[in-house]
Amino acid sequence: MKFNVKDNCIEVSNGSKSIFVTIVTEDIINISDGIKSDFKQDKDKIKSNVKFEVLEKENSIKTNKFLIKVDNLVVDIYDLKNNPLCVNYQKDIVSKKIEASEAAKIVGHVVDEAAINNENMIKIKTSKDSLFFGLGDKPGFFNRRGYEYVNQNADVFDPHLENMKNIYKSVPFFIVKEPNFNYGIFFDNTYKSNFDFCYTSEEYYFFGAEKGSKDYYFIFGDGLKDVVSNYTLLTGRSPLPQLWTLGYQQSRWGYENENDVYKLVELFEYHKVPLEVVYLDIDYMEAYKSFTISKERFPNFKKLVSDLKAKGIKIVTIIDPGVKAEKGYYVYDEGIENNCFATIDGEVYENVVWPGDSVYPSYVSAKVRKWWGEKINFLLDLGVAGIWNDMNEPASFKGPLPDDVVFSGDDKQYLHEEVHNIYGHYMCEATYEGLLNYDGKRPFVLTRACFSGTQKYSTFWTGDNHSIWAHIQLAIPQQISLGLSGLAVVGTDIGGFGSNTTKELLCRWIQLGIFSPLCRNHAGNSTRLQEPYQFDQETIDIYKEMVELRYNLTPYLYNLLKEHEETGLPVIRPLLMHYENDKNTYNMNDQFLFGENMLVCPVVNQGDRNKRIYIPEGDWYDYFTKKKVPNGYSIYDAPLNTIPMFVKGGTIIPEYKNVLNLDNPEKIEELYLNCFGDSKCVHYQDNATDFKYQNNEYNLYEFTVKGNKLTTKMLHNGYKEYKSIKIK
Ligand code: MIG
Repeated sequence: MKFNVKDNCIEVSNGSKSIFVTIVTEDIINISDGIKSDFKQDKDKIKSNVKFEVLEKENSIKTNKFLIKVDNLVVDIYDLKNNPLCVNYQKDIVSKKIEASEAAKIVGHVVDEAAINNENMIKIKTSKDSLFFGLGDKPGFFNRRGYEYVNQNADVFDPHLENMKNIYKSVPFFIVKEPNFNYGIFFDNTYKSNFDFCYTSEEYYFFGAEKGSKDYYFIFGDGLKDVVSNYTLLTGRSPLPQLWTLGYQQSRWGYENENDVYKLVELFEYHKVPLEVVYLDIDYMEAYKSFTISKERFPNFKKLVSDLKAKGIKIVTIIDPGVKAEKGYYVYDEGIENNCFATIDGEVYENVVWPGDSVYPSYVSAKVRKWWGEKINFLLDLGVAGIWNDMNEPASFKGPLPDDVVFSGDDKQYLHEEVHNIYGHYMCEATYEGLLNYDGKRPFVLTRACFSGTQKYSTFWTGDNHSIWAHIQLAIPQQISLGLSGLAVVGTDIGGFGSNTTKELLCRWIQLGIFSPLCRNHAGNSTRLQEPYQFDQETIDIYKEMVELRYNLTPYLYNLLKEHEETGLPVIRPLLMHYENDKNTYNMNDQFLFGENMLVCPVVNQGDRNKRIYIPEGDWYDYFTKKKVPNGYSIYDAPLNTIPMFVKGGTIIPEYKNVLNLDNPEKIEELYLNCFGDSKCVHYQDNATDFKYQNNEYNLYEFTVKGNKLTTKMLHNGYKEYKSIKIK
């Protein structure tokens, strides 16, 4: 075995084959077969000067944390005491799965046998007690042990349930929690990939892809937190959003004309439910053509936007990637002229989406991204505040795009099979850059499809859920999983998208939805109307109270988003992130932490008027009554108008009072400190609009409350301070 060291990369070769081990940071090791792809995480961006030693005789590399053994070009990672951490499973695999698949075929299921005994799969030993987390939006419980998955972005119409292997998003990152240590694996491969978390065997898990390279990162961390932090160090974190994006958002596929929108705003005003953003779905366009507006249904679009703007309400418009194949339509003509669209056999490739025959922009090209970004100016000039990217798996109505559709880069061509999973990612990059270049404000992009790293550009929603209790239940583990996968700024369609909601489901969903960074009610076009006033006064009252609570909690949420930007930690967290030694938290899918110190226990069963809650160690208080609650399990009262939520002793929740619109952050001058005992917090404030905070224009307050006495220390002073800070 030959070792060849270049900077922090060690090439290990047996004469005919090589493997590359890169010491990215002291916690992150990259293992690669050296096959290049243009879509790989750029490990050179992280400057590493971690010391390591090559022990040639032992065929090993030693860092200050790990012993990396490379016998026979198989890379196994041990700790310095020689305890295995991430070690390949070398026994022959006798797959139970093959037997199972015979039975499955008989009953007509399609079985993906690609992963079975495939030499491209990387099989790692694991213990009987290991847990698996992450992998993006896969439906089901957040502990993935016992399931197998596929990464292949797909527009899935059927109700998302735990038997589904893939839906819209591909995030090839997962966390393994062994009894005494945690680590993550980021499989840096954009092709369709497979993951098996002790579905086939209890002795190992595996991951891999038939195509592309074998390239993955071993990401260590003392706790789950550190693993997520290290993963997002590698793939990026969401920058702070504009404040208004945290307000209440109303959407529906079915606001068909200007009048619908004016009426909607009027009804929200009439019922005094705060409203920050209205979404326009595909009906605002002319024949579903991106970057057009229907003259018939939205004749005075600009006036509509400015009338709403005068009330502090923003408009966000949907954009679909599929461009109608129609000569004379400017987007199509420009794209054809500049070779912006995917091709097959040298001809522009067509499939069918909403506009009918449509073509697909090749966002893997920087030139195309720039063009697309500039197209957005059409909407921004009219005053649109953000862009909602849909259908970017990419979706197609006339069968899937063939693997060999060609997407041209700037000087290279790629096949669909390589870039399918990153199509949405690059569409979001194009959109983000377009918005940023327009006015320098923090871009608001919302996307359905994505890949690892899209968090740098976009907010996410979980796609077409249904108005069913199974999906309010799913909302908790799904958002937890997204957060553990680096996607912190997320939300579900409040009330449910498909199917008809009920009064009770809507009330319970808003109680959960106010804790999502994206708080948006959205519904499908043929379903029952589900704006808060579509039921009775009780519904309006419950809904309104929740939305007001959301506004009150905005400064706390904004702090959490700042924390995400700095550490990569999510907003919605599983309890086990902060209580790793408490086994009761390992599979807790029906309550979550909103930041470290707030515990939310939504009711997610029809008819329930109480909730079985679990309070982990420490002193915890009911948010509303401030009464101390017992640790462990108990049954807590939860009538329809109540969301059980708790705060840990010693916490200050920074809040607003009577701030029911966030359009003008500079005008918000009062802060209220909701204290739970003698308490302390660090509070972040900036103009919540642009990127000046990156040039020191922000404040960092340290509040200490003892008895009724508040002490404020400015840790950083670079922005206009609040006029008044009061204990609530
Ligand atoms: O094929 O634009 O997930 O939010 O309302 C359906 C219409 C297309 C799917 C999105 C949904 C949106 C809908 N879209």
